Amino acid sequence: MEVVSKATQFTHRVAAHCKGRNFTYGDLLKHSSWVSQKLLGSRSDLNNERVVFITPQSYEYLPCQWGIWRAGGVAVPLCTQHPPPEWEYIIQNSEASAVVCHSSYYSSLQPLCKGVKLIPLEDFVPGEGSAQEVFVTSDLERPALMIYTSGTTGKPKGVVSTHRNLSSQVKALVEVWKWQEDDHILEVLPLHHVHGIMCVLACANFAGARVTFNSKFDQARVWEEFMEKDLNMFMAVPTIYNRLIDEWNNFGEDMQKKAYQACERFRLMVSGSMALPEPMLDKWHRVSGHTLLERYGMTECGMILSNPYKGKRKPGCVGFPLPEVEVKLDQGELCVKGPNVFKRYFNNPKATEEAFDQEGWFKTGDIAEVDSEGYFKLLGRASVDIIKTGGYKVSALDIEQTLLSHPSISEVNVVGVPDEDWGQVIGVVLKSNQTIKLEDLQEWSKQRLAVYKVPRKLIQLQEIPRNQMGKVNKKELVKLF
Ligand code: MLC
Ligand code: AMP
Repeated sequence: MEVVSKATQFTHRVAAHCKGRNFTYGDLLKHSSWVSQKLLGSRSDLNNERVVFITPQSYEYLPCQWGIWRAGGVAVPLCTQHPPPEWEYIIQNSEASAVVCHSSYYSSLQPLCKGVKLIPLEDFVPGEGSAQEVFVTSDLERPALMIYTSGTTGKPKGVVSTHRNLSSQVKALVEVWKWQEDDHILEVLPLHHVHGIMCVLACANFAGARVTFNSKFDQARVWEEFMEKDLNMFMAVPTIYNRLIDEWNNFGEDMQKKAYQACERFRLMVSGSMALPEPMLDKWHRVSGHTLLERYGMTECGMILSNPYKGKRKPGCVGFPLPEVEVKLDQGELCVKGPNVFKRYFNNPKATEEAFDQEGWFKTGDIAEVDSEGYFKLLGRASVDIIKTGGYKVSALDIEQTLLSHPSISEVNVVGVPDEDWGQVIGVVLKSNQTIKLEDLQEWSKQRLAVYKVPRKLIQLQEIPRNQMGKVNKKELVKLF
């Protein structure tokens, strides 16, 4: 990725602030060189081998990601909140040759890494390490990143993006959102999805800007950082803005004023990954003076549509296509073409073929319309089996498969139940001969599923209603909640 070679132009600039320490781009080059040497040993190129990696939401993430790229590998980030079975699935499905982990994850990962090299690392120290010659492949068609995403057909798929895909995604955002080297962004998002990886980290790195890592999201901490640091950029999902509004509501008048003044220093605040409800847009405006810039993206494409940086940000709309991104509506379904669009699902030619139409347009599964001024507006998803909760995309079928392994469950339907805070929450309709308590089901699920896939609502029925064709109508099931 170009971020690595670009960094040689501004080695003295601060790339990251983390746990009270500053790391320069020079540090990042040294530390990523350490990771790449560990991965390469006596070899000179990993030749597109997949390397899974996991660190806390901290500076250490960056040297791992860059180190994998510098060794010629494909970076496969893991979610820090996933339970071991989800990690194991990704390690195996990606056919990873190595796993790089922060030492805090070592003992949990060791039993999952049978036959896979496990490389632990400690916190890096500014100034330590030696710079090696920067090796980054010049072949932009080589794969660079693989993010696991849920689809309508069960288990998550690895989305393979090339160096060219990533470059084009980053350059478009740097241009339209006017990223500069003096920018300073607070990173609170999970780093196994494009929102955090591309919109926050990659754009900041490309511009030579600074990222402050705030570990896991915590609303009180974020407000403190807003007030104490010279931040000027923030990006988050609506659930996070909602939490910040709640926190602000609990402030006294003085603190509210201070918070507002802190927000005045920002030049951009962005919302995405799920629909931003209009009342939240208005509330955030009252709290911060900012009209959030809402944009729309997807793991397979990076960002696709964005409201303007300058000009009217229309409530309920996601704006216009980004530079070099082509879009069309096919019977309402938004389809995308361009250098940003991923190459394939890993080891899954069937899913890859089904994802594109005959003219090579990627079918997003999102239904949209365009208004008279050219603004796109999202109307929903084509499939009820795709759920967005707290900005995470979840497959109903994936959860159903797991729940069916519960000894008391013989038939189960998972649906997205509308929720003000999370967008949707996981609702479960069970046909069960035994009574299962929601708390017990949650406890059981937490061992096997990511926290955001855990059922939040439960309805038990003697018979699941079906239509004349014998099919379950999930839209009707949602109404039962
Ligand atoms: C957690 N909880 C949930 C939940 N997730 N409840 C309902 N639905 C969910 N989805 C519960 C937990 O069980 C716990 O309950 C409590 O909430 C706190 O849990 P947590 O793990 O501490 O959650 P929290 O940190 O509060 O998480 C909220 C969040 C997080 C909004 C910070 O969900 C998040 O980071 N979302 C961002 C996801 C993201 O980046 N998506 C981008 C995908 S890329 P209890 O009872 O135990 O307290 C993409 C493309 C694009 O979409 O366009 O960007
Ligand atoms: P993911 O597959 O996790 O990358 O999530 C991509 C999906 O998130 C898209 O297909 C949309 O359904 C949804 N999404 C992203 N941004 C927005 C937005 N601004 N409004 C509504 N939905 C969005």
